[in-house]
Amino acid sequence: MKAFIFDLDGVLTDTAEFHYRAWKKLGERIGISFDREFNEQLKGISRMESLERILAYGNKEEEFTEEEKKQLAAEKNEDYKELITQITPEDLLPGIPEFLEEIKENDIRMAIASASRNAPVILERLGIMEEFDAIVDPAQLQRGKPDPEIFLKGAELLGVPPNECVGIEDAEAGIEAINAAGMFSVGVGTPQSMKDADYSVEHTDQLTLAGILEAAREKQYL
Ligand code: B16
Ligand code: MG
Repeated sequence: MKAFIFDLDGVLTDTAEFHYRAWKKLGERIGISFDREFNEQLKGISRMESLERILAYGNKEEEFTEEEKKQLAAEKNEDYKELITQITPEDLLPGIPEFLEEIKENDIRMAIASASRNAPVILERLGIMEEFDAIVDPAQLQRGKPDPEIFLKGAELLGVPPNECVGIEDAEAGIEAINAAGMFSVGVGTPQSMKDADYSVEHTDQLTLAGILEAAREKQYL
């Protein structure tokens, strides 16, 4: 394996709670209330698509013009940006600093394939921006996860063929995207939610290079 392509939210750090709080505040303002369980459906999904899902959930899809929707999404993002100023290197998920170090020591290239337009700010705040050889800009893409485009772009930026890449995700839509890209998929989450992953662990501190390479070898990936 020559490259590892990482999702950000839910794999390197947990921003889901901040997304939830910011969407919830917006939801309350426009009369749509939802809980953490519904929020699960927003993981890995782009900002505008998340808004569409919230409006559909509250039966308010028809109440706003495209311009107003952009305004609502911008309002949520302002609150979210305020919340993520709290992020520090302490917010890297357990085991992630060691895992990144292990990959780097083995001369494997690394990229970020996050649907978040705020990814560069978050990587800076986590103090790991310099670890990555490439960061895909989701604003340049045509399609979101589960389309493979974001992972294929990551491989292209690294100059590594997709079949020599590992993709790591916490969202079902993300695993689907990695599989469709023809990469070895690694999931972080419950066995049920990660059932389509080639290999999965429940928690980030169980991620090891040896474990992943062994699983890839078993599946005759290497
Ligand atoms: P933004 P990932 C995704 O990041 C989040 O999981 C998802 O909840 C969020 O809506 C999306 O980024 C867009 O984020 O509003 O910051 O552009 O999991 O792909 O790293
Ligand atoms: Mg994610």
